[in-house]
Amino acid sequence: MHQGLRVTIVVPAYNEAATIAAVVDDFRAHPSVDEVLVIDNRSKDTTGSIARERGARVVHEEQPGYGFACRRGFDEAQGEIVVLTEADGSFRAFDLDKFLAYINSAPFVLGTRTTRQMVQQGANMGFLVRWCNVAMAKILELLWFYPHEPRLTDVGCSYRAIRKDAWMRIRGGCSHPGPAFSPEMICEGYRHGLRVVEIPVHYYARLGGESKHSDSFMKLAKTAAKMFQIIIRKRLETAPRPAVANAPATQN
Ligand SMILES: Nc1nc2c(ncn2[C@@H]2O[C@H](COP(=O)(O)OP(=O)(O)OP(=O)(O)O)[C@@H](O)[C@H]2O)c(=O)[nH]1
Ligand SMILES: [Mg+2]
Repeated sequence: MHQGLRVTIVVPAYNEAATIAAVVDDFRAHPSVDEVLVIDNRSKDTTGSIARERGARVVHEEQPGYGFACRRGFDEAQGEIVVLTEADGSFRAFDLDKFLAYINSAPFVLGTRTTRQMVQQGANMGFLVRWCNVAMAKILELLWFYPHEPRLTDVGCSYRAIRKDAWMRIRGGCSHPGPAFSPEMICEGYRHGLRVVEIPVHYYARLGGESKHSDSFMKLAKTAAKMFQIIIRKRLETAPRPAVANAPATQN
């Protein structure tokens, strides 16, 4: 619970039996967390049963794909604050406090993994991945310079918090099945005039198991191309009228 609002952690998971227990334990132990919701996306291993044993609520999403799993998680979350993270242990619960501190000022708080000083050795955030993310974030900034003047350094960070009511506003435009869902969600935030802020988070090597999106240069290049495409396409779509562009003193 954070200032009277329930907090749900959404964990999309595909074949993460090696790591899911540690992730559920870590987030369940955080005093502000009310619900850990694991979206088991047709895992062929015991991800779902392990998560349930450790006290998570487990929902099975039949449509394969990271984007579908995230969407289902945001929809199913019971909390008024919904925090997305990963099932591989690359993000940690102690960073949650930063998201909760900023969610009072902005309904959509993004993590960034590009602060080099906070990236653990061995994490999948080498020079190329880091600077690809920064470059794409700068393109997004330029495209949305008017009227939002975003300040972003990472388009693919899957540790992020959104207020459930803000999610309900943007969900209609968030439909990408794969990892490009991440920048799509940011673009939808801007299209709807949400206040979006970015905060640095610690980023670790996955605790075990296998990478699904970025274990080879080809996979990375494909993901980057899809992300780039969606950023451009979203800017060209007819924009809904921005509701809030400037920050009032507080927002609940
Ligand atoms: N539900 C669901 N989750 C997925 C799918 N693909 C990946 N994930 C989850 O999404 C998160 C991100 O996938 P990762 O394989 O860690 O991709 P990455 O973070 O780019 O790469 P590494 O962390 O370096 O291995 C993990 O928690 C995965 O379990 C999918 O198709 N469906
Ligand atoms: Mg990962």
